[in-house]
Amino acid sequence: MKISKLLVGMALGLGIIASVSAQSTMRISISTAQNSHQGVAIDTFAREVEKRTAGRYKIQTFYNGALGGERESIEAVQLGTQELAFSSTGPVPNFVPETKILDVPFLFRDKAHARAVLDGPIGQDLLTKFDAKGFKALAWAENGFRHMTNSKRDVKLPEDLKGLKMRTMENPVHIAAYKGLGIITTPMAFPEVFTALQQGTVDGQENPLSVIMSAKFDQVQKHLSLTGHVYSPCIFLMNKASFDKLSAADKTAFIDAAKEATKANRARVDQDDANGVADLRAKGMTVIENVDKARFVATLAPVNAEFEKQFGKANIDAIRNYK
Ligand code: EAX
Repeated sequence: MKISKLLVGMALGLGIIASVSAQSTMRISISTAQNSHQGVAIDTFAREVEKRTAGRYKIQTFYNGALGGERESIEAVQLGTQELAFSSTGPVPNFVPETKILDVPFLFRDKAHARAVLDGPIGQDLLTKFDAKGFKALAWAENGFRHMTNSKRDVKLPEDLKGLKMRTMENPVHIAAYKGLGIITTPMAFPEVFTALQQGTVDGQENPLSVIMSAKFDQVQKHLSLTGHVYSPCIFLMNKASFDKLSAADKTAFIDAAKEATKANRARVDQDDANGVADLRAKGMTVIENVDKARFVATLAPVNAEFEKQFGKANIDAIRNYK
């Protein structure tokens, strides 16, 4: 009789231990490969969350758009069918219009300037705009400065872009700007881009070196021009309700894990920017490095005048002149 009571007691004890140490699993996705600046971001985030919550939370990571493109993933996070996403801010203005101002071409001097703005009061205030739309924006991260690639010709001047059919992100500011450069724009989710380039559905696309390299676009694109026409942030997004359920300590753990992951992500972008041109040249791409950016800025003047009306010249200048 005593043995059976002992066994029941042990079973109950194990059950309680199991429930107390029960681990919650959450999912996060990216649209690029694991071996990329974005893969580094979510892998670091997953490790840091598990460590900082003593294993209470496990983050399952998905790559290559396995859970859908960036816009789909952001929608899933907003609905709560997916807890987390790491995305470029390409589709974000469709959810949080206040972020559109970040997409204005030639707004940022360099990565140090962009990182300072995002990590400073302007960027941190923008993060608060996500709450009302069902998101907790954990931290800004980085995609990088975007450059033009195509299969037709070298692009040294804005005129060289005229008539090129280019894939763009689903981003209204980019589309307006690229049309201002004479580009025939085709908005498309990232997971479809490689095939579209391979089949010639579009002539080209634009992305940071980190994305061009990790997506192996050198296999389907011949010409790269270092236009650096737009700085593209990334962002850690979490379903607001899922975030609100966390304890205060775990809320801090998730936010600190995202900040730690951004350090690793930005370091990988720096590494890719340092090695990318040589790497892509070695793979057969022709690279135009000394692009006449002043000519691009001059050509975009009419579109920029519209952006100043839309976003407020003072707001654009506050970012442009931020030290
Ligand atoms: O986030 O859609 C894009 O071009 C993005 O830069 C890409 O998905 C990496």
